[in-house]
Amino acid sequence: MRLSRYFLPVLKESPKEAEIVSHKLMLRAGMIKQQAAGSYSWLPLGFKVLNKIVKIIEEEQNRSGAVQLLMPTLQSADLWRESGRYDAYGKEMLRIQDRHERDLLYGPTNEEMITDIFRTFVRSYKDLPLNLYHIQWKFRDEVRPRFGTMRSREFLMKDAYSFDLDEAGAKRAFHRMFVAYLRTFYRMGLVGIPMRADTGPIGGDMSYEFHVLADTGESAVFLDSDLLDKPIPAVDTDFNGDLSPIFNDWTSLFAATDEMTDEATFRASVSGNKQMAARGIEVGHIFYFGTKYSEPMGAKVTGPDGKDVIVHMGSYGIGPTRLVPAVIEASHDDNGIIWPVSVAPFEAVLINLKAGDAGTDAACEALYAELNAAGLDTLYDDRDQPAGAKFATADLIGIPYQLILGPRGLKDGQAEIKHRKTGERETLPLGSAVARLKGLIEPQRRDKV
Ligand code: P5A
Repeated sequence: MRLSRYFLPVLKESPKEAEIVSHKLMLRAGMIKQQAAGSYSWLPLGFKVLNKIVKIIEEEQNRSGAVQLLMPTLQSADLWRESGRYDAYGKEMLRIQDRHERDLLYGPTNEEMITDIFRTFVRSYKDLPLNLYHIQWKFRDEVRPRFGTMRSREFLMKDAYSFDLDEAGAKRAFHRMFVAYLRTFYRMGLVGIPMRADTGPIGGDMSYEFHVLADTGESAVFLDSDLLDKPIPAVDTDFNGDLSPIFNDWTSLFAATDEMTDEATFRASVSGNKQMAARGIEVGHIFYFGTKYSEPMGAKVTGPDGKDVIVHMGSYGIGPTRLVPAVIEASHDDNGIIWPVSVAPFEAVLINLKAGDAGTDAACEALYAELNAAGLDTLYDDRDQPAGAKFATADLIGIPYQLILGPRGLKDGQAEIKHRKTGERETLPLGSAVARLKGLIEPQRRDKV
């Protein structure tokens, strides 16, 4: 992508309305624009990061056996009256009437709708287990939308729903999703720590939230520090094996939100040198709630003995529009964002230090073609701007590697590579620059665990 033809409205000044660093940087880097309280447009750079995050989520969901579909944002109130949640959900739910004065709502979640799809089509235990997911916008009229897309009113959610014949089957589905989540966050360069959590308006008696630790996190969490460097489980492509040992291994270490524990229990449960009281950003939340929706809504199958069985369900959420700021909270410095390669909007930025100089332009064009041919996702800063402004923009928007070329280097046949994360610089022959970048970038793509 040529920067001269891109749409990147960066801001020089730090926006006053932003309280936390990720919100400031998303505004300054031209990633989002606020449209109303808790409502944001995703500008091209932000949208590119969001899509990379969504793709990782889809890959790990598909690998775990979940099947993607798409449900609408508007739902009929009648469906929610069946489960009893239409009145119970309260003011967070945006209620709408159509021209026929029929009650609708903008979905804050989809347990009812997916249960309706299930009961329409699924008849036999032979069709189980089944896990269906979608990635769709949600609306929650939060009391306090804040921190940009971290807690917004309109936000994107990946929500998956599992259906099983009994509790044991539902637990297997839960374990599969648990492992998929560990892998998903790892692939984004994050440590997503599972914590015992409160089930809130979704219900049920078992849930785990996945948290990214950050000082600005909204939740107080208590954990065993051994959780920070546990190896991420590799699994066969279809997640076929018994995953309960992995689940038991991770959950045997203490980790809970402050709603679920207190300091006294935490002391008593974790040895002093491993105790960590921290703040966390909730990036995912998984629930087992048995027959809470299937029972009132009549979601049942014929069992092996010919009798009807009410199915056991769980639901599994991830917030892609919250993950973007979560990655930034975990990875930035005074100059701007530092994207992990796997979610970076571009993997490399080519900086032409003297746009308009025929020799430099030609050499940069050749490098740009070579970068594209090597399969590196590259932004080419071809603008007629001072070098300092280009360096500042490249640092601010957080591209992992900068490839820098000007007339002086060109005379000696040399280019420079700057590593965004470490600040390290290397000078190398023009002819070997692209191969070197490829060697640096490819191992960091984390397309496998
Ligand atoms: C699980 C999937 C549910 O809604 N039903 C379907 C269950 N869970 S949840 O915890 O309420 O939300 C799941 C994830 O969505 C993200 N999220 C948000 N992101 C941005 N702004 C918000 N206001 C917001 N609310 C929830 C979180 O990542 C949460 O874990």
